[in-house]
Amino acid sequence: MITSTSPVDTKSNKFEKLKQEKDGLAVKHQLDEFARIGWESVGETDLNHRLKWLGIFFRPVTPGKFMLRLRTPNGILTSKQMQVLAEIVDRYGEDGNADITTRQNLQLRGIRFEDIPDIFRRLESVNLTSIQSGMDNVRNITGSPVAGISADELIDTRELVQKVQDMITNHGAGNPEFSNLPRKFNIAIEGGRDNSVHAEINDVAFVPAYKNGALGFNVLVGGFFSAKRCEAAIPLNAWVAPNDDVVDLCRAILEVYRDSGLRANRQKARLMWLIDEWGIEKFRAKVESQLGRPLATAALADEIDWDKRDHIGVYPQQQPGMNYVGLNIPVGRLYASDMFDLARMAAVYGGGELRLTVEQNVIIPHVKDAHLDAFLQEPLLEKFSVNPNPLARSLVSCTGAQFCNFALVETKNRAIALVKELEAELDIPQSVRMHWTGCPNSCGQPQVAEIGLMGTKVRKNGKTVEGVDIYMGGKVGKDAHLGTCVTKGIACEDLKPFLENLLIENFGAKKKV
Ligand code: SRM
Ligand code: SF4
Repeated sequence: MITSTSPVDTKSNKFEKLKQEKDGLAVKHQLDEFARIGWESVGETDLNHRLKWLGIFFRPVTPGKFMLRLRTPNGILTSKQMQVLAEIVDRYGEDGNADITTRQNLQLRGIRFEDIPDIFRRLESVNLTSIQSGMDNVRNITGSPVAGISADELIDTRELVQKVQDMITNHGAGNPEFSNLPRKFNIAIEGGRDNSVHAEINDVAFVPAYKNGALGFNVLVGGFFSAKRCEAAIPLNAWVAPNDDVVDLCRAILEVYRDSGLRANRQKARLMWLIDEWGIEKFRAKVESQLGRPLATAALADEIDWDKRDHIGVYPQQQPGMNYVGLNIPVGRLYASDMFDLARMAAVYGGGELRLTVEQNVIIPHVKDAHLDAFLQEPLLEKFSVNPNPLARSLVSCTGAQFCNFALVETKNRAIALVKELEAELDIPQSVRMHWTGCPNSCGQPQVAEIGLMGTKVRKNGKTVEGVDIYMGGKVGKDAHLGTCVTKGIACEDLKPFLENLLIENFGAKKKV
């Protein structure tokens, strides 16, 4: 096991050195002291890096107003949890909000440093944690957003996702066994036929598959996006039953990655680079030996045979007389009043539960037939529609320049404004999946979109201005594959006519008369 004292290859990499000097999780025990002395007095490495092991992100764009990234396994929250989160951000007035992320998760904004110990106590009181949600840790584990409620479900992913998180985080207490990985690590567990989690872009993904008549998972490994390279996951040639074998396999893969993953060059530290170096057969053999038992070979085919659903609208559940309702949250941005309303609506009309999606939307499950009409009259649905316009419906955006110091462009606000203008001028026959990302790190996943927009800087009339590279061809669901860059360097001020043409030529849009 690599701990903060183990010798690891630290050459030319400040992150390996800082982990070696002090484990990221160690700041957990310094929080009260940090809150007392104030963020300005916290050492640079703790402030900018180690606090991310607790999900606390110093934002150079808004110094003193921190971001807190939670863990919401399988994207599930209770009304009570949402209410507590609303109370936390409400305190910060205009600075306070929450973003639903592309990993089915929530990030709170505007957080004042001195409040963090109290916020952590409040999170703990409702069984929420932000532990190990940033830096070289396993990120929020995604699962089918309609697990346990979809009439067409194959495997209910909820308990499995929770068990994997508990193994990795030691039930939320923090786990030094997995706090020093070579780099970030993404895990997804799909339980339906539509690949709702984007299995192909995760370091490890489980997709439903029958083997000898038994339902379990085929396993994919090595998917990732980075500024340098993007790869879809490849088959491990392994099948596991939908039980603790999933947890054991995640552990074995993480141990192999932790102990043998490349560390010297951070650009080459994601799992796929190790698989490249070893070859998939050697990687599989190493995982098997770590697991201590043979892996079953993969089933011949998986069960991903649908297009991806967006879950916006009203859908009958597997439970008779019950419905789940998907609300479109424009680019995932929530304010305290929205969160209070969502918590209340889930409690009053539903079963006191909310779900988040990787498309940055919200699902409220367990709405009885008899309560649907009243639910659909709620004023919040004017803002968060159950029947949005075709571009707004599938719009996804990363954080961008408003809060992220990597950003080359403003994203969320621009994305919403542009979609409104396009919808005002065009009749668009079907939803078009547009994903914005503010820089090549690809947090907004432009490679999975029908039209992806990646922030860049462009020279125009002798000046440097905000622009985008355009990606197209991303396919999700069955036969998912990544889109590629088709046009480089469109200045944002020229984007509207460019996108209008693209929508007319490729997606059947027509100018309104
Ligand atoms: Fe990301 C770094 C936001 C999903 C690839 N990502 C960052 C940081 C932490 C940079 C920073 O410190 O400012 C961003 C925080 C900005 C902020 O204030 O919000 C950030 N990433 C996000 C979120 C919030 C985008 C969103 O608006 O939804 C997503 C949070 C997910 C979560 O809940 O944990 C988010 N990031 C992703 C994804 C998508 C995914 O996981 O499906 C990717 C591509 C997939 C992948 O990782 O393989 C992604 N983020 C990155 C990278 C490039 C990683 C690499 O291997 O090079 C970075 C940069 C890094 O880690 O050095 C990064
Ligand atoms: Fe920030 Fe770039 Fe990620 Fe957007 S893609 S959140 S700009 S790091």
